[in-house]
Amino acid sequence: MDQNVVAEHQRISLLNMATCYIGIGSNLGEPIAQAKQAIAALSHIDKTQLTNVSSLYGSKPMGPSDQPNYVNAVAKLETQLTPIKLLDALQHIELHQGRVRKDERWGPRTLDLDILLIDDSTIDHPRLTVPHYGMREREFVLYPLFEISPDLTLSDGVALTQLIQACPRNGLEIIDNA
Ligand code: A4P
Ligand code: MG
Repeated sequence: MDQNVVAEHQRISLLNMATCYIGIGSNLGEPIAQAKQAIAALSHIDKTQLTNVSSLYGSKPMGPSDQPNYVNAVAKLETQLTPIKLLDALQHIELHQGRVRKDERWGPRTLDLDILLIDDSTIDHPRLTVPHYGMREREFVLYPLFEISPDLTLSDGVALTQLIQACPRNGLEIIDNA
């Protein structure tokens, strides 16, 4: 292709890109390895680039306490996929890594991939709520997000630093590099 045509394609592609943050969580089946495998899989999603990823964090379980500690991280993606196609891709990765959906709320899982934010979008779809309903209160989301995007402000004008100030670490600690 002519160089000008290539440049124009790239420009149009950039215009269609959305910036997304994905919460990664695992507490079964070697969680550190699960998180690393998930990060590798995120880098292979169609029409999507993985542009940043936090350290891996160890966290105490939210919900039933008779389950192992979690490994959590946050990844940043640039994608041309629609939000539902992105959700499909994430659920495909979850299933590939042995996720079995059970009835127990907040129970243990090999891999959970949550869409935290997509640009400044608000999405209220039967399959997808964005921003993620729990992200403002969860230390295992806010601190990894802060590590990769310290200047982030949510669409309602609340700065990530404000949310962090109101959210104790609750024993959260960095355990590994992604
Ligand atoms: N869905 C709606 N919005 C979204 C979104 N923004 N991202 C729908 C991803 N999925 C979204 O999800 C149920 C349905 O939510 C999906 O089919 C999708 O269409 P799920 O992953 O099957 O269920 P879940 O994750 O068990 O439910 P829930 O209530 O989303 O759980 P959470 O909030 O994800 O919490 N403790 C620590 N320390 N670290 C953790 O990561 N995670 C959980 C799960 C509990 N305790 C934890 C952690
Ligand atoms: Mg989930």
